[in-house]
Amino acid sequence: MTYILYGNRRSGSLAVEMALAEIGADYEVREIDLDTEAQRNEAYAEVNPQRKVPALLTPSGETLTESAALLLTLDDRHPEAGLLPKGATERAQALRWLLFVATEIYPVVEINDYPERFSPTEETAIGLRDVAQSIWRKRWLLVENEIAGEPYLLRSGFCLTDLYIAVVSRWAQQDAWRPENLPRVERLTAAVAERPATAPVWSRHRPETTPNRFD
Ligand SMILES: N[C@@H](CCC(=O)N[C@@H](CS)C(=O)NCC(=O)O)C(=O)O
Repeated sequence: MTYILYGNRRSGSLAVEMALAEIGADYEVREIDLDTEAQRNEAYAEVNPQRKVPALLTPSGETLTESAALLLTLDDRHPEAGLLPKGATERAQALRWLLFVATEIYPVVEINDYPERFSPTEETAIGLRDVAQSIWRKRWLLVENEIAGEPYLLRSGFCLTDLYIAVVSRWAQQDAWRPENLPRVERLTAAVAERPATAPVWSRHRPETTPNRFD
């Protein structure tokens, strides 16, 4: 039996796909093209009523959503893959920053990418994107200061939060700002991109070479 991952290039599904690759699980990717708003289709709403990616169908037939929950579920079901550290102290930090990125940063990308959803007029939508990008930068600086390992978040080494940081940090059109301001995030991302299990997945998504969708 196989996992089925609904996702799109450079999207949050990349983190989940890399976790599946780390585990060595069998999986199939079903593309939901965000450029053509395929997430709005009725057929996909049956998979995820919120009409967002990623969604994961498990080998036992459950449909799961929410990227952070998917990563934690994969750790739970494949503990041998070591996606989270064993030590309670390190594990707490991995969860802390996973949830920080999931709840404090990931939602800001919706405001950046779809400001019209949050704004009464087109004019205010443009200003809203600028505000979202400024909040984005401030919150990433908090993550940058917490990266304690070399190159990963934790001194104990790689964990699933690194996958999440690598993927989410590529968004919101911050390619010019990131290298100087988030050097640890950049080193962590380069390391994730080169891991034996994740490198083929990363290069298929090519998050660093794709033009930003909403420019
Ligand atoms: N809380 C959700 C957010 C998912 C999300 O916003 N996904 C984006 C792609 S990275 C999406 O599907 N956007 C399309 C849309 O909002 O219409 C999660 O963590 O899985």
